[in-house]
Amino acid sequence: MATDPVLDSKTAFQSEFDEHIVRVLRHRIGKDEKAAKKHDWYNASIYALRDAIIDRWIESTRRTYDAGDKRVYYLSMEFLIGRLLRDALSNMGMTREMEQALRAHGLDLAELEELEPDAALGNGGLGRLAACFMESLATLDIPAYGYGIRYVNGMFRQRISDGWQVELPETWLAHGNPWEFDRMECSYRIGFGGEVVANGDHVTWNPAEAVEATAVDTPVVGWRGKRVNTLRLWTASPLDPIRLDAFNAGDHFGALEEQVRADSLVRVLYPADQTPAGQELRLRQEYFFTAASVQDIVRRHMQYDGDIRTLPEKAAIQLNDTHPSVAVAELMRLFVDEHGLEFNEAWALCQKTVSYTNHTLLPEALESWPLPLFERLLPRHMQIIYAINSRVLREARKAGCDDAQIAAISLIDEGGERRVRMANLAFAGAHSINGVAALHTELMKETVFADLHRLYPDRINNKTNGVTPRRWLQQCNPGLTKVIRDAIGDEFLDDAAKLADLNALAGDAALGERIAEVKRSNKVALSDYIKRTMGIRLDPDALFDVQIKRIHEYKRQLLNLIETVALYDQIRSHPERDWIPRVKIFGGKAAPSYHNAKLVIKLANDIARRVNADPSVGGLLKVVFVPNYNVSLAERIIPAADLSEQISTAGMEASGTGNMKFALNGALTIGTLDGANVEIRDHVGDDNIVIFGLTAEQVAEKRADGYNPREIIEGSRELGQALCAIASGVFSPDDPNRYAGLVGGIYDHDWFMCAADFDSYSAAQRSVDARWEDKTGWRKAAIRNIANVGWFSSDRTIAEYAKDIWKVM
Ligand code: GL9
Repeated sequence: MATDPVLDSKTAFQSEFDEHIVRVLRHRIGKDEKAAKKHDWYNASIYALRDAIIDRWIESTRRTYDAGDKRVYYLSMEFLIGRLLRDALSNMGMTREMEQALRAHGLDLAELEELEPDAALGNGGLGRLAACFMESLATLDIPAYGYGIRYVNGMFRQRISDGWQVELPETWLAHGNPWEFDRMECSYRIGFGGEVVANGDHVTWNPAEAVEATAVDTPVVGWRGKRVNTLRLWTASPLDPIRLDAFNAGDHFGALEEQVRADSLVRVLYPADQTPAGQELRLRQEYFFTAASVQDIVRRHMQYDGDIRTLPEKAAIQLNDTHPSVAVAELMRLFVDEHGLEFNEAWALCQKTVSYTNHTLLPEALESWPLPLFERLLPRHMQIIYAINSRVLREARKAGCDDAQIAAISLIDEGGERRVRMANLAFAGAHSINGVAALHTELMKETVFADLHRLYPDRINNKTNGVTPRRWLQQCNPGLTKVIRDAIGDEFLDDAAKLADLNALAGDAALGERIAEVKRSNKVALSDYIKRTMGIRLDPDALFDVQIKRIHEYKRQLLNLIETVALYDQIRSHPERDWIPRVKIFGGKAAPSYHNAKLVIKLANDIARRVNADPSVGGLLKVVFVPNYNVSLAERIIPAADLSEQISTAGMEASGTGNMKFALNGALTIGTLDGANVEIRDHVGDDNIVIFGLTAEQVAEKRADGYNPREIIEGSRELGQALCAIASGVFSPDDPNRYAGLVGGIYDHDWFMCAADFDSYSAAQRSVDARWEDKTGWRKAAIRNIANVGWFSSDRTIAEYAKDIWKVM
């Protein structure tokens, strides 16, 4: 059900809009009302809505040009935008209008919405953050472009086959994409390889090969349709689509080689979660989209301003992680080689224009490229990086750095095979380097960037992540939105901080009751979906305990599963106790080459099969692994959650953003003091969140002092029994050894400290049970969560970037 929480004002034009859709159906789709299929109506609806959006889009663009405003450029390898129809309708205030127009033809908007494929151009949090940021930029009326790649197959589709993850290609473009605008005229030639020729002071790069990058634009509508910005994604085509001589000579495939080479650049999003793919194609993708974006930015600036030296006054380039780091070298190349600036002046301009966000401290995720590969693909950029490096190292020497510090600061990793360090390049070339939560930013200063931070102490700053409350409250949870509006009025729709007005009503039993009713109906809807798609029947009155996110060892789905097994044991040994009925919901994709993550998926499914079929637990425990977790599924699951699992090993989750979405929808968090959980606790208060486990500091200490998991396991009967059950094949009778290695890892090193945190986690879970029995207390805590996480709106985050980094507010 998609009723817009905001009263639409334009119902007077309803019949006009209805006529518009029919006209579109006839003239753009080529069908009349009789012949039109659901899909035709779906397309016609989007085209008709698009027409309204286009007017705002053109108007926004004109306004920026006329005022000569500075623009923000958000460069990101990933934009996990999901579906757009509901979002665009809601932000345009046209939901009701659309509903009524469609109803006149016997059509249901909610049903048409389900036809839209998810634009899954991202892996997880980093890509979804980029999508929330785009929406907030438009909402705050900041002129901005998102720049990325138009992947033909985005994130893979996950099928669960006999409990195992199987990856299938996602064909989201199979039926076309009505949101896109091809900009054939906007294209750039992107070169690779070749040689660099110096002629006196002038340097020319003659690439050996090239592809054409062409823009495909998608409008991004802000809340209340004030501004429409552009998401510009690049697609690749060959300069020479077919070699006719070869074709005519009979080499039909060889003649099309260039086409295939270009296609392969934009084919897949690397599903490597936080590990560099380590492949040439990935570096090619990074340079391809970064160079096209930087060239587009400079072209726009020169066209309207004419002076390259004023670029930093008109453009702020934000690098979303290191994937577009090569922008630093590309911008320098344009300044020096194309615009004839002297190196020092170019460097100052570059630093003023560029800023960089770091999203993870995991060492395996810090991108670096083998120097020979980099040099072969981008010979001119390699020279520029050497020049930057000698400048940075000179500054380091002057500041008194010793050899070890110099080695850490260098853009080139000299230990072993020489590699180009993309994070150091981004750090050097930017005036601002930000982390994504307070704890993460502090750890950046102490760990990966310690030496660079000592050298440039005023660059690192924090910008705690946020999520857009339009998608993650209003659109995904219209029921809750309605209850909040009835309770505190509409101000929170424009300023999420106003949710705090709910604090005064936290003890209001009637409000607690209404929120609980909405939660229950969301749980019924999710249960229906799970029954329909998986055949599992759930009790909507049970506690819905949810962990949905990428599968990664540091996120510790395994800790949750071990606790699930322990609970299963307990229920069977003590059937006489008053157990709280629980539904454990899991969802998430594993990187295809990540063995242990895939094994965790299989374990969740093995446990689910056994537990769900065991009559002795009498429905007190159900386990569900929902396949193909994506943005649309998150929109279904989060509003139905009672408990949000945010249980990463402290110090390892940079921020998390799912944690914010759950709290905003009235779920309580069970979590470690990691990432943004720390700040969520500060906002909702200690009593309204369940914190357990080691702190980041304690984790670091334990690792340094020699941690002995075996000893801990021997001291915890519950943990020992659960591990033993898993390792001995209780859940995998068909292959009793399946989990021996996984469990062995916990005994031997337990890098992620599942054993160390188990008892504390298990106790926290039982305290959740006790809280759940106190219905009034639980409801109060849920209200406190909703009321106090308005700060985690991406509007607040973007306003901070705008003021502190981009200087556009
Ligand atoms: C991530 C962090 O791991 C998250 O903690 C953080 O919330 C997001 C957004 O800042 O960035 N960094 C990262 O590489 N990913 C993140 O989610 N991974 C994916 O997006 C898959």
